[in-house]
Amino acid sequence: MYFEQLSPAFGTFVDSVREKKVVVVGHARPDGDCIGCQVALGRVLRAMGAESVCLNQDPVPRRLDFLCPEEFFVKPGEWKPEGHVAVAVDCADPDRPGVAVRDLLAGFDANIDHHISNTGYAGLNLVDSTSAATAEILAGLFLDNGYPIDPITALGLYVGIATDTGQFRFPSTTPRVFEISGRLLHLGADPARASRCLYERESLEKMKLLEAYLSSLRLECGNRVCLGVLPQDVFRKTGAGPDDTEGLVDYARSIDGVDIGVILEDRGVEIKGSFRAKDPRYRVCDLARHFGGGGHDCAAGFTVEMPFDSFYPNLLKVLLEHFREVDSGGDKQETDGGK
Ligand SMILES: [Mn+2]
Repeated sequence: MYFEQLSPAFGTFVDSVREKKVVVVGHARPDGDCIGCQVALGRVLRAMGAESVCLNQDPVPRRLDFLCPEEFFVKPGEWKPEGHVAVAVDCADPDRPGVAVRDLLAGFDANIDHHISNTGYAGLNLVDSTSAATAEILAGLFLDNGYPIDPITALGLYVGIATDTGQFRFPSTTPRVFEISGRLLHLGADPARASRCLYERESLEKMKLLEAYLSSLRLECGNRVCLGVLPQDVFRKTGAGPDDTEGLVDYARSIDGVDIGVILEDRGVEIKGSFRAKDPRYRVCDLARHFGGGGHDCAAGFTVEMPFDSFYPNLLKVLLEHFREVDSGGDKQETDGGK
């Protein structure tokens, strides 16, 4: 058994919804773990006799559309919640699905998640923060209960695990991650196809955006911070979309000697920023919180209403203070390594 504590309760829950309608809810701006889990749970529930749909406030990103070969996803405006059992996946709290979904549902019957900050908001809370991905939990629950995992379900779970572990690179990558992933490969998940679909279908516009970001990179704070700025007109000039900024900041972090990578989007009235640290001791969530945002130790973000010219010197000051505190071993709590 992978999840001795959770699997029997999951089995009882699935038995109780076999003849029912179930809605599988994911979070706003869904990622690979979220969509992979929704597809996988939706398919397994159908195989077990339930009538399932997946509900998201935002559309499935193009990068992940290969996981959804059939019409499975419904939009808040086109769907009636009456008579549905609601299950949330990869959502730390009931607001994560977004306002449009939250307003539609009275609450959640079950919640399957790996965030340490999960608030236990559902009737049944299947939460394990030692898991690298919600897909790792879900795969374990299916395997423990002997449920049928077809190749698409296996691929969805594999993609959830692969993306949330940064392709098996993050500290959350445990022996269990590889064991469960190995089982998924036996069941038909194809890692080469997954990586082709995920990472080798970029648009030229995204590459132009990357070019703009890379050409803006500069080193700050004694070369420990690498920072790049996307100016206001960059989307018009490159033809890229707002989702195309994903992953850009990793290039700033990847430079030798850099501890924290930063991306700043100058939106005129506001600035959207993201921090990425190489080591959890840099606790970039504290930095983001300083500007009204939040996140994890190695990945965090914020949006602040301020003109760029007054924000930038302020950011550098905060970064320098933060380094002083971290270097002196000034320890605050906070250890949410998950994503
Ligand atoms: Mn996740």
